Amino acid sequence: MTQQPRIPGSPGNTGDSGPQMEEPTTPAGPLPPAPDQSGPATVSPTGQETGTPQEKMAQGGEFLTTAHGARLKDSDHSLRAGPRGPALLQDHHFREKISHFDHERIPERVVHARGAGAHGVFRGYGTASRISRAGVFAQDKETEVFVRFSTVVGSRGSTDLARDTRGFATKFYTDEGTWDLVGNNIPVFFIQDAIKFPDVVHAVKPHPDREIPQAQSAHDTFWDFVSLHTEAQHHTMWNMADRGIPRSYRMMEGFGIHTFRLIAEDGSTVLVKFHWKPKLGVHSVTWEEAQLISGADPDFHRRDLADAIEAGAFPEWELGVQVFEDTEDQMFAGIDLLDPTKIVPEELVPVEPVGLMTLTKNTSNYFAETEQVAFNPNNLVPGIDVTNDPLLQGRLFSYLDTQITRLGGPNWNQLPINRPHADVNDMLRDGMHQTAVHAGVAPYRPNSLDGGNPFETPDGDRPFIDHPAPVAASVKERALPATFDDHFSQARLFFHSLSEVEKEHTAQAYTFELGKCYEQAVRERQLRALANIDPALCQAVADGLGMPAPKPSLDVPEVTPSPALSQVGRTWPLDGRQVGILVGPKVSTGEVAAAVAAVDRAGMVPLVVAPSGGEAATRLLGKDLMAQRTYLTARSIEFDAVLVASDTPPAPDAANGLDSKVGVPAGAGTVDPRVELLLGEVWRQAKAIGAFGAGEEVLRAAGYLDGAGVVSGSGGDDAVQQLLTLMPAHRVWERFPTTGRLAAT
Ligand code: HDE
Repeated sequence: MTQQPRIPGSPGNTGDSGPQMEEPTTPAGPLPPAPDQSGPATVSPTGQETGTPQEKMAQGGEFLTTAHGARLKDSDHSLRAGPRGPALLQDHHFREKISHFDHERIPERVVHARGAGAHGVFRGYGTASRISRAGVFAQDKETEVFVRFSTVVGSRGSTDLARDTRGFATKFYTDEGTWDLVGNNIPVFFIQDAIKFPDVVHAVKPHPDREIPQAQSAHDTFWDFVSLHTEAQHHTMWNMADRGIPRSYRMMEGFGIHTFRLIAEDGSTVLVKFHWKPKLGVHSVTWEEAQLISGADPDFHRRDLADAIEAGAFPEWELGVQVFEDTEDQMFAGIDLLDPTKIVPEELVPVEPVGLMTLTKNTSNYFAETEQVAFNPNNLVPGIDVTNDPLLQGRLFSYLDTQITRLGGPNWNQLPINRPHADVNDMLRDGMHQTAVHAGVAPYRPNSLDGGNPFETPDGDRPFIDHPAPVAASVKERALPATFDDHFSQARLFFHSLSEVEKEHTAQAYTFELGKCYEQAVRERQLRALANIDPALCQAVADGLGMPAPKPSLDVPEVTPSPALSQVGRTWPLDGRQVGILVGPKVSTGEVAAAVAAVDRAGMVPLVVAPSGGEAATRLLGKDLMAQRTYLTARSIEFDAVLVASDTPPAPDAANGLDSKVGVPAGAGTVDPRVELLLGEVWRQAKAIGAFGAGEEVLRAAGYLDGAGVVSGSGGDDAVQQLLTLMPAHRVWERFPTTGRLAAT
């Protein structure tokens, strides 16, 4: 059989020839990581370059050993008193192997348990150097980064496509210490004061009695909380909109949410909000897709990120800042900059780009890197400081605290992925899992026994200085400023900024989620909140639930929409997008090869879908073309566009008993029922569809040939060129049905 080239996502690094059929028996050392992979930098626990090659951090030698390096002869049988006798306590290898296995898991994160990480680099543009002394912003300064994207609610093994907020946490290993920008893909948060965090998390996590539902907000406790605690309405609106179901981590914005303070070389300060802008634009899947993905490929986002990096389609984001004067009241245009439930529209204060982040390497070990990475908003560097945002202030306690349990003690900073790339001389000593071997006798200050080391940093040597921001005379109390009281106008601002299609999706999401609640009081209370946000939205959701729509109870001010909040109306690059090419018995291999080449040239991934795989696919397509999917294994969700490249009559396994997706009796119709199903889904998902030759007949038979966003080409290359005119808009927006009920809002 001909050997296929390595394809993205294939496991391990056994080279182009793949693994041998027989179990290898000639002793050889461990294989290196795959070319797209990297591990943490090989610095010491105290941040100093060790010069150790990365592979020396991994397992070594040709032979199986104990954890202490003694070579072993047999790992398949435990030591027993004869072949039929009991196991012996003496069997160290058995006990070590099982005992270590018993302790392989660490507690998952309380929130953001499911994530995916990658290594990369951040390059400063120099544009922020006038407002911050942080070296990371200097022109052309390159800083290594590690990014972890995550969902918030679900457990570690939950689906990527839950309707949820996404974490967007970046660790910048700067020369001046590590800076962690621990943000989300939504610019506002559910609560204004950190003391409410356990409440919102308890409400959205599965119900404590049965521990269901997993990774979802569509249940009573969540809606109970957000309808009672109305400051959550703005964030919830973003979750119900398409932002809650991103197409890819590569296609999400990121936000620092809180207002931070930057300090310039001359000591002057500004307030800023951080934004990550993806080069590929902000895109979402449809709710139908999200549900299909959760069943068909729950690792969808994780796979997409890793495949893109492996294929060299490196994801990029520009970091930008909205800059505000550091005034005494910390307000801008009536918006309290310390209130994390508010945004400042980009139309009022534009986002100024300050640098570019490129993700270039996948992890080589998920546990060591993505699971053990520990972010901490306290990790700040000279020139970047916090403000008094009451949510941020609480986070400054939480992250350091949580790692002590999650990573088993106070030395989690010494885990390879968490090690700073700057010198560490901290006088922190001992504790569980201490891996530094500190020298000297005087981990205290002042001392004379270690020559006075470590010294306090004089101003000229760039110390981190807590900015001496004035604190207004006040009384000690449990209260928030009155400027935090408006809970509805920005939820309205967001909703009014959406296109009609996006508004419809949002109304459907509310209807779905509230429709999953059992308690009438909870639904009714949420409808009251919606009435204050937008009466037409409230009416649409109430109609969907079969309930009367309440009247607004508050006089919420009118708002000016922010067009930047909508995902519709612009065009974007297509790097790493996937195009399904459907083939059948009368396929022209030359034309399919031309289509594959055209997709490839456009920086996208062609996936040929054949009636069946293996030898049959080779007979159909020849040895130069490969079928990556079959009618059995393909599903609409992995394609951003579909090209029908030939006839697609029912394949031999188009029978209910062989593939339950078929849904009709064997041999019925002229088009394979799986192809029909796929085209129907792709049509509803408003993705571009193309055809050439006999493929046009397939589209005619399925009823889509003359529809919006359906193109025909004279051949494979031409058809792809036609698709390329549609795909940059992300969807064929006019294909989404609207009802007109939200058009005027
Ligand atoms: Fe977090 N958050 N958070 N959070 N958060 C955690 O820290 C917490 C908040 C965010 O990929 C935990 O290491 C409190 C806002 C991300 O490892 C924990 C409050 C924002 C991640 C924690 C917030 C975030 C976390 C769980 C209210 C956006 C994942 C494990 C004051 C700006 C980081 C851990 C990763 C993780 C606490 C609110 C983002 C428990 C108390 C607002 C991206 O410490």
